[in-house]
Amino acid sequence: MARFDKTICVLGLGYIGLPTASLLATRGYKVLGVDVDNRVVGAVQAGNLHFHEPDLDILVASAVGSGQLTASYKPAPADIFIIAVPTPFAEGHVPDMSHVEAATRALAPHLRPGNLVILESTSPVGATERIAGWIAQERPDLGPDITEGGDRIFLVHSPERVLPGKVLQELVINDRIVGGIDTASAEVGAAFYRTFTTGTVFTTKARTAELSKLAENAFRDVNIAYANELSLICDRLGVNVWELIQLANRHPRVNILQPGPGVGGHCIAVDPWFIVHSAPEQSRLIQTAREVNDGKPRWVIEQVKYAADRFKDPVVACLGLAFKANIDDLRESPALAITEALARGTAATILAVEPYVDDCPPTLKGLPNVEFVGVDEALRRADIVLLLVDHDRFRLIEREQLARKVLIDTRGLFR
Ligand code: SAJ
Repeated sequence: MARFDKTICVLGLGYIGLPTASLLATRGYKVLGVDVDNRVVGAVQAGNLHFHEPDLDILVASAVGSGQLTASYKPAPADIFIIAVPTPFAEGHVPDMSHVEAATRALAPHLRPGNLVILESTSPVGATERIAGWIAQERPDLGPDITEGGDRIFLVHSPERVLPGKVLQELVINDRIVGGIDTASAEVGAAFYRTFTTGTVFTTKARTAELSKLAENAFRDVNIAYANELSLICDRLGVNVWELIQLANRHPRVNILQPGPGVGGHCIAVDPWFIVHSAPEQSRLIQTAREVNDGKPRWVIEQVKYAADRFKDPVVACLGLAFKANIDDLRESPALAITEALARGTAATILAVEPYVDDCPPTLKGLPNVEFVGVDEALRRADIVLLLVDHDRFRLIEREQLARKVLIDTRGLFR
C-alpha cells in the first residue's frame, strides 16, 4: 500500500469524521482524530465504536492497532485539517455554525504555511469564507488574506455525501466536489482526495460546493415530499399508493420515491432549511416540501388514534424506531417521535420494537405505558401493528402473524 508522508488531523469523530479518519489511517496517512467528547476519544483510543456502521468496527480496530490512528480531545500540528463536526439548526431553523467555529479556532494555532484546511460538514453558503475570517482573526501573522503570500494556507469545502449504512463504500467510490476559497486551494484539495477516492473529483468555488450539497439533499427531500403528498391523496381517494407508484414508475421518465412516516436523519430533514434561511423568498417549494414531510408523522398518529378507538384497552406494536431501514440511528427519527407521541398522547399500551438497539431509547424509558420488546412478542400481543421502518427483519414477518390485527403500514412492506 502507498504510504503518504502527510499527517492529518480530523476534527469531529462522528458518523463522518471517524470513518474518514480510519479510512485515511489504513491508506497510510498518520491521523489524529479529535473530539470534544472524552467518551468518544476514549472509545476510539481503545479501537472501539460509539455507533453502528457496517464494517467500521474492523476498520477502526485496524487503524488504531497499526498505530496510524490516534485520538485526542485537542488538535495538534498536521499537514491537513479536516473539519467534520455537526451543523444543526438552532431555533427558527437558523444554521448553527458554533461547532465549526469552535473547531476552526481550535485548529488555528497549529496552522503552518502550506497547510490544507478542509470543511466537510454540510454548511450554509458562505461558511468557508467565514472560516477564512476566523483563521485570519486567530492568526494575524498569516496576514489579512490567508490565501496570499508565501505563508499562505489552502482552504476548501468538500461536502461529505455518503449514505449511512454504506459509508465505507461511498467514501471511496462517490464522486467528490472540492470547492476552493481560491483556484489554488481547489487544486490542492482535489489532489488530496484523488489519493484515496476512485470517484471523479471535481473542482469549483467554495460557495458552489456548499450549495451543491444542500441542493442534493433538498432534491431528495422535495421528491420524498411528493411521495408523501401522494400517499395522503391516495388515502383520500381510496387508492393503494404503493401500487400507484409502482405503475406510474413504469413510465420511462418517472421515478417517484417511496412515502413513509416522515423524513428523518440529521441531513435531509435539516439541510434544506439552510437554503430556506439564506434565500427565503426564492425557496418556496423547498420550504413547502419540508412542511409536507414534517407533517406526515402527525397524520400517522391520527390514523393510529382512529384505529385505537375501536379497542377497549388497545395494544399498539410500533415496529422500528430508527430513522430508516437497517441502521441503529435514532436521530431526528419520525418513527421514534411517533412512538413517543402515541405513548404520551393515548392510553394505549405501546410495544416499542427496534432490533438494531439493545436498550429502550431514553425518550421512551420511564413512560408507564411503553414496553421495549422483541418483534415476535409484539406481534403476539398487539391489536394494532404500526410498521414504521422497513428493516429487513420485518420482511420475515408471516402474514398469519398479522391476522385479525389492524395493520398500519407506513412503508408499504405488506403492500
Ligand atoms: N425516505 C423516504 N422515502 C424514500 C427515501 C427516503 O421516506 O423514498 C426517508 C428515509 O426513511 C429517511 C429519510 O428519508 O427517514 C432520509 O433517508 P435517505 O436514505 O434518503 O438519506 P440519508 O439522510 O440517510 O442520507 C442523505 C443522502 N443524500 C442523498 O441521497 C441526496 C446522503 O448521500 C448524504 O451524504 C446524507 O444525506 C448526508 O450526510 O447529507
